[in-house]
Amino acid sequence: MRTSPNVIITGTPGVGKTIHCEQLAQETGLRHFSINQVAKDRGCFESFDEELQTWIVDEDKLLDAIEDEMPLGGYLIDWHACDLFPKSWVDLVVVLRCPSTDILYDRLSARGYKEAKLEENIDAEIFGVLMEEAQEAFDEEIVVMLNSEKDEDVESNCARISSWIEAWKKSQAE
Ligand code: DAT
Repeated sequence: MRTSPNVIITGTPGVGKTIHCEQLAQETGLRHFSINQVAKDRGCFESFDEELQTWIVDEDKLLDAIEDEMPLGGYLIDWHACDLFPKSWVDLVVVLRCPSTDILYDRLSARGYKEAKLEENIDAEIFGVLMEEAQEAFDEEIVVMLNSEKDEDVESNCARISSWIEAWKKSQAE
């Protein structure tokens, strides 16, 4: 049984997963688990998509690489997908949203994303692809959606997630 929860922080690229995970790691002591970094470090990339300029992760390899650690709990899982993780490993799924596509566009162009990659990500945000994926993959009571447009949103979202983590730990200890 876990004594610390696993929290997935997901959403379209540029929505603020990293900034939230970094702040939450400091506030809660949970470990920031950037799946991009883990996949890189542990050789879980399958191929490179030239059009989208993105590495494709071999999900089976990735799950094999993390199956001894992640179920133990205490991770903030930072990834733009969530339905690959077994339900039994996951305690909360936070889907970050940026409804103002102008803001998202600026963040992604600042990263130097090319037009095809920009468009694909903006469309994914408009259509709520990640929210739908999370709702289909997990029970509705563990999926929450939070806006991430302004600095104040990061503060209030992190405060809310930190309180949830504390409450979860207390309820497990009872
Ligand atoms: P992700 O990890 O989802 O790709 P990120 O955390 O790297 O996104 O954020 C991308 C950029 O946008 C980065 O410069 C921080 C900024 N940003 C994200 N969320 C924000 C917010 N709510 N308020 C202000 N800036 C934000």
